[in-house]
Amino acid sequence: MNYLLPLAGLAVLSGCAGTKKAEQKKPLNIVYIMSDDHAYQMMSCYNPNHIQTPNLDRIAREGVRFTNSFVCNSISGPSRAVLLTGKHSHKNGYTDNAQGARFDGNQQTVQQLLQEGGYQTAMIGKWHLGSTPTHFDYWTILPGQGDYYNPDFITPEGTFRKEGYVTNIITDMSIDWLRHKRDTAKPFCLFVHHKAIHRNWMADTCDLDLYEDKTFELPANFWDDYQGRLAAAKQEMSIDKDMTMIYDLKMLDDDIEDHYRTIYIRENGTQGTYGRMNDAQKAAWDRHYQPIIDDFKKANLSGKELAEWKYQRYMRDYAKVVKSLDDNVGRLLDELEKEGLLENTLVIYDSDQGFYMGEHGWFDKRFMYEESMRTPLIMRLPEGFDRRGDITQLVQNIDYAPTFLDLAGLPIPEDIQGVSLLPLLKGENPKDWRKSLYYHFYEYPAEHAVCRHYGVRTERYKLMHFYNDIDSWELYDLQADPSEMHNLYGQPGTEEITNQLMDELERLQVLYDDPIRHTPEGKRP
Ligand code: SGN
Ligand code: CA
Repeated sequence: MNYLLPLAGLAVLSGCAGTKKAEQKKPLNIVYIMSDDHAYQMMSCYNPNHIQTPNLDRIAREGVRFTNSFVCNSISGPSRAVLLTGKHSHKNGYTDNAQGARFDGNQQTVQQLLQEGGYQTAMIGKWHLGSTPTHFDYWTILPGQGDYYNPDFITPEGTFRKEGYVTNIITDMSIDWLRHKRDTAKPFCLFVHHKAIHRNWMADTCDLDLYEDKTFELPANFWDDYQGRLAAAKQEMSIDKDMTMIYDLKMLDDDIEDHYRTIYIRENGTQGTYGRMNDAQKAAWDRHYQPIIDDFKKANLSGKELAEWKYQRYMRDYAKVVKSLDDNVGRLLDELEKEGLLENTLVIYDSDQGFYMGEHGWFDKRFMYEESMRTPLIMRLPEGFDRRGDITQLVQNIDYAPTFLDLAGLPIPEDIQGVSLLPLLKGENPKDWRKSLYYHFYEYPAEHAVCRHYGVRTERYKLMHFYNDIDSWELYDLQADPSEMHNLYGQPGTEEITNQLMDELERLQVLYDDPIRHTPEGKRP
């Protein structure tokens, strides 16, 4: 193995002026920060109306913001498998988070190719792929979903519990690896995978009091009736109907019912997300939530008032968890800057998928609808990449692996299904850039009851097919109906666009070699 051979970034910088020759030899590093369930609606660089995220905004300001970034299967494990392979779920074999699912770490992965090309690879935080990480020089992962408070970590040396709040700890570990554990003679690719902002949205004790005076604007379609959308009507992710009083909303009280009570408190041998806190953490928590519980009991809310109260509580808790994430991203950026690493490091921030912040009345993700198919994607670019502002091309999480390899100056294997984003980061405008994206969601029957579906999204339209125990098509004109409230499938006048999208769907299913395919007979208008 010769890590000096590919000399990462040389291809990119080779056209620079002679005075910069010494710097040009510096290989480029990658710091990839992935959060969990971060809705772009809750990042001020995408939506300034809800909350401020100054450190995340700094990444976008000093680099680029992708305005059309999507996942191909909106759920954690599958999204992580796509990241590591650059392949759609049916190709990397990890289609859903089902109990016992294990990612096959013996297949080709980006960390393996980077490692073989002389990079050091490190994975810190949420892994959620069942199997043990492969091809990382260093790894410390949360078991499964991990915990917000006093989380356990699995390492090659065994499992240990670390006192504190998970986002701080993952950042501390990342900084510690950068400072003390890596070989400074080699370029590196560090994956920092946060648990935040996953359900049940537990804030750090120091952030509990934030946003309590803020009233979040209810999305216009909060009271969606799902007319004309069979799968949307079947789902179980409604803030009104499915959000739980104790586990999700922290209203721990003997008089309040919640079938999830035991995963919040210590009972039946489980530790519970609240039950595992130490006395000081619990005291801070109770100090904050007890008056809210008392007020809630007095108010005796029901119907729409209760649902809207739940929405406000959800938004506040979620916003507090984002605050800590934003602070910690700032800490990591400061560290890179202090160590002189920013100039030769690509810093990426995204989420494993998008999330509903009350749109359609929902929390969670899974659907191919915009809020969950989209994911925030911002990048701070190393020296030599002058592109700034918005990148509007359609990009997808299959593109990360080839981008990393391209940045490292390594070849991109033919079987990788994504394409390198490097031309876009260099300010090029490739004429043949993709005009459509493929999506396939499999996790059903399962929690939240979102039916299996696949579909195609173009710049303007979306065609989806829900299958398995239903057979239901949906068509949206995203320009006229960005909230996807009016299913146009089968409407007079949509025959031509439906046929075009069916052709495109079939083309993508063949291109990506998906064995579950749309059979067109009888389905065309
Ligand atoms: C858990 C959550 C779900 C969530 C999935 C998947 N339930 O099962 O609400 O959709 O994770 O999330 S909980 O009761 O355990 O909180 S994912 O981001 O990991 O895919
Ligand atoms: Ca997730």
